[in-house]
Amino acid sequence: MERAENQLREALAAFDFGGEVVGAVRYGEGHINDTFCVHTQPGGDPCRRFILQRISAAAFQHPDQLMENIVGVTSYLSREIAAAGGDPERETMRVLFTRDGKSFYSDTAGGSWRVYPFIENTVCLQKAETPALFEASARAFGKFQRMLKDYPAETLYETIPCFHDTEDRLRKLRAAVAADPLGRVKDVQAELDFAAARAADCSAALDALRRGRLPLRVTHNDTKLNNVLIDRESGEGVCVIDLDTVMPGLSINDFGDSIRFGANHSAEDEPDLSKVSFDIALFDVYTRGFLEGAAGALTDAELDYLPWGAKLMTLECGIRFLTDYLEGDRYFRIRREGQNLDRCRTQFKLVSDYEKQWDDMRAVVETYRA
Ligand code: ADP
Ligand code: GN1
Ligand code: MG
Repeated sequence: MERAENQLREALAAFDFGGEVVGAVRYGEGHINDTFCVHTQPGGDPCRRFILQRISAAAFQHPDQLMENIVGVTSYLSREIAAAGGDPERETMRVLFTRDGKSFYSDTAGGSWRVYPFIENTVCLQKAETPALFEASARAFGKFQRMLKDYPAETLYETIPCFHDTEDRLRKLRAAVAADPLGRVKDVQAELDFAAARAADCSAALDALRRGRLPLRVTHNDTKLNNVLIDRESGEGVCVIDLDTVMPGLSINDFGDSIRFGANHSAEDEPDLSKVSFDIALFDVYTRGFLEGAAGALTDAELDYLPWGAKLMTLECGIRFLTDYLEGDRYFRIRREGQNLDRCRTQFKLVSDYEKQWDDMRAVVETYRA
């Protein structure tokens, strides 16, 4: 795909921002989409900002279906928030339609672009700076889950097939090993052994789903800390963002993906593994916040499986980073060579930590079981 910058002007012209566009710069730390912050200067009024994104073509094959999901979910959330006396302009994303009334713009090179108003006076964290902020993010993701409890799941498209199918992720890793297009397999034997030794684990949640123990729900599926905006003053969670992967899924995965990213004190791509370790105190506060936000929406079996959510999302993400490393870094954006391998290694280190503290993780969940 061409550099997004080449189509930026064309994309900007497709939207009415309500004022002159005075700048558009790359923004944020997402791994998937090309994100820009657009600054406008409406006559006489203060500058307003928007988020303009080119949707990743490597990740999403059907941008029309993806945007239909997002328009459906955000309109629903907006009504729910208004009914509860909240502020829909701040507490959910809103899609700004194109000048010709579409939810996204298709550029002449085949790229798909969308715009959201920028949610101001918020921060987006790359690390849990304090336990209280991590707990606030947990409440926001738990509440997101609860608010979508009655959303008609059958109307949602599966934007990425088999997204959290951990068995399938392992199969894809094996296919990448067999193909080995860049000759990288020889450098990652330890990581491949680590994943292979956990092949049976990859079925734990899927088996529970197949047996009917875990329910299918409308879930976010990408609940990292930098996918929730936090109020700059109060430190409370304001708005869950990055809705590309909202689809039917498992609540334990929404819980677990947050633990994967946030219940430690290092960057996801930290090359020095001695700095990477699971912090069970952060697991504790996240569990408390998530269950408070979900407010009784989860079943007993879902509570039983929360530690599995953490283990599976972390193992799966490591497998995905490793697969992408072997395939030549085509999916997750990298800024340096070897970054996806470093990302894989941090995930596997965290999985080992959970295994050592498994009983303690289960005990934490028991503390908050109502
Ligand atoms: P990706 O899928 O690449 O992670 P995101 O949708 O998460 O893309 O957006 C990337 C970053 O842009 C976010 O982490 C956040 O910092 C910022 N962002 C996205 N939407 C908004 C918004 N409506 N208001 C403010 N910041 C936003
Ligand atoms: C991607 O889009 P972003 O950067 O929030 C990825 C997640 C991974 C995460 C790892 C659509 O999230 O699944 O867990 O990177 N999103 C997609 O950091 O693949
Ligand atoms: Mg994101």
